[in-house]
Order: sequence, then C-alpha cells, then structure tokens
Amino acid sequence: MGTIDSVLKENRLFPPTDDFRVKANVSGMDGYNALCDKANADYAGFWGELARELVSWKTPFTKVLNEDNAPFFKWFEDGVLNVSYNCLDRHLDARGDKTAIIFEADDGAVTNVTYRDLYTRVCQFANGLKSLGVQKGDRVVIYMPHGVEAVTAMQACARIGAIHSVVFGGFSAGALRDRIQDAAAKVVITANETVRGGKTTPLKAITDEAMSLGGCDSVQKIVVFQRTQNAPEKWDALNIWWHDLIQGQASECEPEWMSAEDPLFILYTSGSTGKPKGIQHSTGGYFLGTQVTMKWVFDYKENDVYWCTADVGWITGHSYIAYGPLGIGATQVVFEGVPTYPDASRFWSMIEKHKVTTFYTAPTAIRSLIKLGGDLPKKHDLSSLRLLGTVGEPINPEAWMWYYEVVGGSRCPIVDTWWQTETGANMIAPLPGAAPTKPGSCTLPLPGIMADIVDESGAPVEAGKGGFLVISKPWPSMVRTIWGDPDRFKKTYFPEDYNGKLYLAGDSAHRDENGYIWIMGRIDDVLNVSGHRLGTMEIESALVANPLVAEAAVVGKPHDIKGESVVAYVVLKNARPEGDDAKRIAKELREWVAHEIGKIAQPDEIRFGDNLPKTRSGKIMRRLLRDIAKGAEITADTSTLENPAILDQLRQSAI
Ligand code: 6R9
Repeated sequence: MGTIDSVLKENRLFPPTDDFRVKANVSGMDGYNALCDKANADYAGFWGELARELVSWKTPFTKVLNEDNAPFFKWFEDGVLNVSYNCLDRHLDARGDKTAIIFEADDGAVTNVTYRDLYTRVCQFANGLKSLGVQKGDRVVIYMPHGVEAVTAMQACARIGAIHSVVFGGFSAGALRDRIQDAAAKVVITANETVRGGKTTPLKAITDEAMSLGGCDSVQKIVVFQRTQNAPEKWDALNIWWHDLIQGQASECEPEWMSAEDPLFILYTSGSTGKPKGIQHSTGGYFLGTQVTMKWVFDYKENDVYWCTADVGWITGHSYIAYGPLGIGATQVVFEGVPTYPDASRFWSMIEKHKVTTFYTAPTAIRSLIKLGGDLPKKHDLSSLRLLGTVGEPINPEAWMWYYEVVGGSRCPIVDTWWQTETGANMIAPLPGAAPTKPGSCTLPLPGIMADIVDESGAPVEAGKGGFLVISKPWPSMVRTIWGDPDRFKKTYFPEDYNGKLYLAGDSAHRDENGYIWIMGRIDDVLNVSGHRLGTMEIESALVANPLVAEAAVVGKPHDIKGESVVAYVVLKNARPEGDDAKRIAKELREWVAHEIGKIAQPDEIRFGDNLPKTRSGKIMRRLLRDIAKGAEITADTSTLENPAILDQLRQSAI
C-alpha cells in the first residue's frame, strides 16, 4: 500500500457557528461522542433504540441483529412495517396539508404537492399496479423522468411490496434491457418523453427498443406517463397510459405489511466486471438509515425546505428524495431540469424562490457552476440557506471554499457525505452542529458506523498512511445481497483476504492526525465521472461489441469539472486509422458507446494503436495507459513489456 499516498495537505478548520451548534439535533463534539460511546457500549441496543424512535412498526421487532449467516446479516427480522406507510400515512394527521414536494419542471412551472395529495396519488397508482396483477415480491422497472410521478411510482411499489428497480433515464436501451432481464420485471413504468435543458428524450421509444432486443418476456405491461404532448410512435397491447391506469382507482390502498428483511428495491451499480450488480436493499434497516441520517447529518427541522439535486435514478435520489425526506415529513424541492438551463444561475434562483434551507448537490455541479459564473450566486438572496451538502466524489478544497463562502455566506456548515449505493445511507460525514469541517475531508464516521482504514492483511494503518476503507461491523442500511448472485456479493464485499469479516468499500483513504478521513479514490476498475460510477470493463465490452473493434482498454484521467474523464485505447480489426478517418471512426465509436450504455459513458478521448501495451503474459498494463492519458512521464518499469514501441504511438494519437 506504500503506493497509495496522498499529497493533499489541508489544515483549515471550520467549526459550526454557535447559533447552529446550539440548535442542532446533535450539538457539539460532546453530543457526537456521547452517541459514539453508546454505540460502542451496546451496539444492538443503540440501533434498536433508534429503530423504535424513528420508524413506525406494525409489529415491533424483538431481535435487532442476527449474524448467524454472516455476511448475510439480518436486522429487525421479526419486525413488520411498510415504508410507504412511514412516508405518507403517518404524517396525515399532523402534516396532511404540509407541502411534501415543490416540483419545478424544466420550463420553470411549479407544482406543490401536499402530503395528503401525495398519499392519494400513491394509493391510486398502487391500486393501478395491483389491477395489472403486480403482487408482493414482483419486480417493477421504473424508467422515468425525474419528478413527482417517479417518486409516486417508487412509493406505490413500496406500498404493495413490489420491488422496484429504477433505471436512470439517461441509460440506453441495452442497459435498460439488461436490467429488465436480470430482475425478470413484470411491469415497466416509463414516460413518452423526458424534458431536460429544453431537450426531449423519447423514453417510450427507447423502452420499445429495449423490448425488441429480446430477453424481456417477463414483462406483462408497460405503463406510460404522458409528460409531453408528443404521441409515441408505437403503441400496442402491452402499453397502457398512466392516466388511464389510475382512472377510477380508489384513493385508499391498504399497505402490504412487510417483514423488515423483505427487499424494498434493487439498484444496479458498476463494479469491476462488465456486468452491473443489482444491489438489493431491505425494508426496515434501509429505511432506518435514511431517517437517522436525515436527523443527524441534514439536521432536519420541521420548517426546513430541503433540496437534493440528484436524480431518482441514483442511490442519492432513492435515499435523499424518495424515502429520507418523506419519511421524516419534510418539504422538499424536486427539480426536473439541469443546473445550466436556461442559464447557470438556475440553482441560485431556485434557492431564492423556494427559500431553500438545506441544499445537497455534487462536486461536479459545483465545479461546473464556478466555471460558468462564479459570481452568479451573489446576485441572488441565498440567506435562507443554513446547511450545505455534497456527495458522489471527493470535493477539492478550492471548490469547497467557494461553496462555503459564496453560496453559504461563510455561515452554513458543509456536510461532505461519503457513502455508496451499497451502504444505503450516509456513512462518513460531519454532524454539522458538532464536527469542525476541513475542506476536502468527509471527516468522521457517523455514530454506530465502524469505519477503518486497513492494509492488505486487514491491520489498521497508522495516521497519514493510505489504505483500504472498510467497515468492520454490519449496519442496518447495508446491501443485503447482489440480486441473483449471492456468491458475487460475498466475494466482492466480504473478501476472504479479510476472513470474510470486513466490508470492503472499494475506496482508498487515509486518516489525518485528528482522525479525519480523506477519501483518495477507487481501488478497483471503477471510474467516477461527474459523480457517476462507471466500470471500465463495461465500456470496454461495449467498444469491442462494435464490429470495427478488435480490442479496447479504458482508463480514467483527471478532469477539472467531471473529476475523471474516460479515455479509450482502441485497436481496430483493420489497420490503425489516421487523419480524417481516425476522426470519423472515433465519432462513430462515441455514438456507439452512447447507444450501448448511455451518454455518460462516452469516451472523452480515443487513442488508436496497432496494439496495446501488454506484459509477456498478455496482461494489458493499465498503469502505463493511465500515465499516457495524463501526459505524464512513464515511470513504471517497462522491461516486462512485450512491445515497448507501442507507447510512442499511443502517446501521439489522442483524438
Ligand atoms: C452516494 C454515491 C460511490 C462511490 C464511493 C466513492 C465515491 C461518494 C463521496 C465519494 C469522496 C465523498 N464517493 N461520495 N468520494 N467523498 N463524499 O455516490 O454512491 O454512486 O454508489 O458511488 O463514490 O468512490 O465508493 P455511488
């Protein structure tokens, strides 16, 4: 691990203001330490008490944690609950008329949805799904625009015990087909089109294409929400309009009472191989994770106007839009569009308009908005803000300082939240009324989260030394398995190297002298492009599926705004192209990848070679490819290289 060392040294410290600390749900480091001590003294008791306080149970659990079949841990296993009940019904008496969602469409139109409205919408749609034969345990794929209906569809699934699998609306027909097939979905919910940044994308047509790729025989119905006036090209017996489905449906729907361990949803994420993993989450433990972090990390208060800018297609949109804020009874902004449309002050004018108090976004958005108009926030009244958050990738100290000073007026704590699709909820983050923050560090593990940094043997590394980030005790909102592949779950997350005892996050990190954690990056072949996880193998498989391509290797390269960009090294079946030919083929390959996976996976740079640098045993030397992509001197030992001349060729061939 000697090679994983960080060069970043950041010593500025930003404690919360006295005013924030005094009012905070967890106040001061004493408050934080008291919670940690409690978790250390009685782990099960600690989580059990939180689960009773923050979750409404139909039948209370008698057992907190069952470790008999580790790493297939069970939490609150004999407890019975329904997540949709927890997000809607339990608020009706006290908050029925409170706004649950302030929806702002791409074109700026605003719709307010109260808790009672949302309850009715969810019940009617849940009854609609039932009328299609959807039952507890069935899988439903949701491929929709970000908006009230996507949240309604997720909540309706939760209400009737169906397992949703949301597929990000930017994914291609191929990616959608793979997910429908892997989960054997009974119903797909989509829309005729999405509208983002003034442009439409024909989701229904892409769904039709996915179906035509084959392997989707499980699908019995495709429900289509009408987002725009444009009629879909194709319409057949499989299709039903959302508005026709809910027509005449009762506005009450008795929740399906679920065991805490019944799956709530699957969400696919990239890993080290070509095949995305269906991360399976539970009902009780997952929901608890969202609630406890809303309370501690987002310091939730009844009058907050909370806004998380993620899309429901990602885990952040699941935990911090569809479930977390609704579970705790918050008013939240849901935004359909993009931060740069109609111009780069969209976020700032929305914060002003809706008097947002809590704003949660990604470093990549912050960096692009600095570039497009670092002074724009100053033209808006952002005084409603009291707390800022970031997620998805490490935030560089410059972007952090700008966010802190220009957006937060040097008054709002920033919660830099480290977590993953697999962890279900925030894991390492400052409690904003307690931990002084340092720009670029996600600071300290949450109480009850046993994070550590270890070497190859599993022994903790000393402060300042890089190592593997692990979690040494199960936690309630953790991934339960990989859908249909428990062996892969075990091998990926609880590897034998650590005797199957430690959860391996897949990130490298180090601790500083104050015990603060600094995430350094992924240790596997996963790129983080604009906060989105992309497997290099996935992109490679897409490239070699093109008839022109013989071989491909994909690596990441540091990028100012996206964090990382995608660089593809490609060997064609025919001779290496040059000049205009090379440009034309590069364009064709980019479009191909967009079509196979989605635009987010398109290589920013393509380099054609006669071959790839390989060891004598035939392994592609990715370290060299990363150095070439960066334009860096090659320092690695190239003596084991079969074909050293190839390096010069690749160095000169960027397109
Ligand atoms: C929530 C989410 C997970 C990976 C994770 C890490 C990176 C997320 C981060 C962060 C540094 C943070 N990551 N948050 N790195 N600081 N605050 O993003 O889930 O899409 O599964 O990605 O993202 O590398 O392992 P997911």
